[in-house]
Amino acid sequence: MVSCEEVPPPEAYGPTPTTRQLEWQEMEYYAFIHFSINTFTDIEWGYGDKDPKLFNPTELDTKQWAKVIKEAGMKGIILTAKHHDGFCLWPSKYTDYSVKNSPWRDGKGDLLKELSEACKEYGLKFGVYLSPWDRNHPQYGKPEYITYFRNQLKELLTNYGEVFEVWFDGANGGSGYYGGANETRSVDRKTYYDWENTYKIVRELQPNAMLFSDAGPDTRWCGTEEGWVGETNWSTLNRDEVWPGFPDYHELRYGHEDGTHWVPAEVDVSVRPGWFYHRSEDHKVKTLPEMLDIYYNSVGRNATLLLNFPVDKRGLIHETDVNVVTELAESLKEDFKNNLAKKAKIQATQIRGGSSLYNPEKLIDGHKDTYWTTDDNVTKASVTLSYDKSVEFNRLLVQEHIELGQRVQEFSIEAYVDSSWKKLGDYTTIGYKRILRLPTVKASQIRISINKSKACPVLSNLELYKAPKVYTKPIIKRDKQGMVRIENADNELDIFYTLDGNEPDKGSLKYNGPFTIENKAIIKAVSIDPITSKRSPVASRSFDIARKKWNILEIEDENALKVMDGEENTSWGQSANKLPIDLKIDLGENQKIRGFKYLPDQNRWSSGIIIDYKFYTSNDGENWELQSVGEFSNIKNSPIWQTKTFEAVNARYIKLSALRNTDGNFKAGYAEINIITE
Ligand code: FUL
Repeated sequence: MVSCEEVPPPEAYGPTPTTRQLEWQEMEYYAFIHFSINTFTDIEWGYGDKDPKLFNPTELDTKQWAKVIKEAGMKGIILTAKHHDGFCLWPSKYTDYSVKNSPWRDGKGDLLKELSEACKEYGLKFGVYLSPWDRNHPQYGKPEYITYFRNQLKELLTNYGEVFEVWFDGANGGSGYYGGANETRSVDRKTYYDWENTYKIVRELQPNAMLFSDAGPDTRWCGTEEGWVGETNWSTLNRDEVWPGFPDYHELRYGHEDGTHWVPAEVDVSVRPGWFYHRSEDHKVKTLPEMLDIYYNSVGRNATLLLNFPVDKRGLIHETDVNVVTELAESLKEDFKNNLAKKAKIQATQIRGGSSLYNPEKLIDGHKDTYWTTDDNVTKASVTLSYDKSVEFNRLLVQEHIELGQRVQEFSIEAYVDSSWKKLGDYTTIGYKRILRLPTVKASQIRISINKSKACPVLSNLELYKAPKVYTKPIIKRDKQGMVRIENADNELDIFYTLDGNEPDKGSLKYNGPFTIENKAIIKAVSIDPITSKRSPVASRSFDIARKKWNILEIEDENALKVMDGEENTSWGQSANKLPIDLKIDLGENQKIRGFKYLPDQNRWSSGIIIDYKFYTSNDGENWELQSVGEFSNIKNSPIWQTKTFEAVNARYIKLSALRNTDGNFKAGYAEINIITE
């Protein structure tokens, strides 16, 4: 071994992060809060014309937000100080369109103050979202508005202590109230804000704050709002080619491999479909398996995760949202409980200058500033973890020492199982952190091979875990043909099911793939670990006769079959120049019908939610008998399955007539239609 001084570290390769970026990257997971007049008007994008008096949370408690967020393992909170509607959550000196003209705290409230103080109390960082687009402001689109925008920015950056991130949204320009002008205004997104000088204000007032926009300059949008970034994710970007509102935003999912600047991705996603609270989404809060996917597809792919809570009308984070983030936190704690890499003997094919300063033990020494690296001319190398006794694992976490740039382009993982090497997968980028979810493997050696790197690889950390399985209820679905599919959150668990209403267990039917049931059935299913016998809660679904013979009458559009495909997330709609709009279905044979079920469109921008209806049956498809008339009460707030029953009747045809929808227009939309037979 040569002494350390004689072997200098590798030189940085390409762009590298600033201290500000490094500190932010290590936060990994933090919260977004969307809250404004929109919360009270039940919309996503306010037009800017609503009375500030509508802003009236009755139980607002920023400490509840901070507590939930802190306990969920998140490190900060970014609040929509002003969304596109221009309403300010702080009493800005420069507008009356703010909390000071609302009934909340008698017009004396300052939400930014309350939240920044709660953050301090709970040891969280505090950040602000200030929408560049302002649909309320009379001068939006003119140079005067820029002065206004900057004045507001200054207020936010001087009055509330340290700010860790300033969020500038790319959505910009369009229709609005604009002080009563009620018109459409567009701006040149590249030049209007003179971003360079706007950014200077932030640098001056909050030198540690990260600047977020589609184009950075410090962190970039990840190009989706669904909770994922590309598997290949470069923290480098040709920053000068990108601007807020940039049309080729798909590129932001991957970054630019040879990008000129360090602009890492941030994954912003809401715990519900919308960014703002809608009671109608209370049943659509993401599930634990979905949240785990989001975590692994963001933090696990070299990005940070900005998870949004749509604070509700009370001014609280809703109980359902609290539950799922708590479950996620517990689940992640279990996943990363016992780092098996620490117990391994670790070897590398090459060590820089043969120096102990860069040996592979640095990967498991728990110090983020030490690293394993190779000679400059080596761009292919591997490290191997060896065990006297085989270990079981299914997660591998690896980190590059990004202070010296992001280098690795291709790598692979192999495991030594039953006396031979088995490849577990080929991968691309690593960056700050890459976490792989692998099948559970029992091996005595694990090899990580860097197969292509821009310069010698510099890895700071390697961890190996055996995460527990995910024991959520299986999902049971049946399609039009009667084909039943049962899905598991963890495909290493077995699924058992019953068709007779009994509780399923290991002795029940084992699910080996889709099967057909055309008759009425109650299916109950459970996931069970084949080794430990640990089980999930039981899922139960009842189905009526399969819709195999069903046909939609008088409609050519093939998509209409989505109303009977058994998939609640697909939908179809029709529109006309007046209501009622009918949907007529031939059941293919006579049935004794005693009711029907309707599920409205479940999409985020759903339309045609029927509220007043008539339901008819017929024996010839021409002469119709009314069986039920009424309303789907509260369907706007709660667009879940609607069930209506009536005296049983023999019929071959059914007709659902939409008399009125929740938007007051002439559309009728459907996710699913079904009947209830005797
Ligand atoms: C988008 C906005 O238009 C949404 O309303 C939301 O604020 C989201 C985070 O960014 O671009």
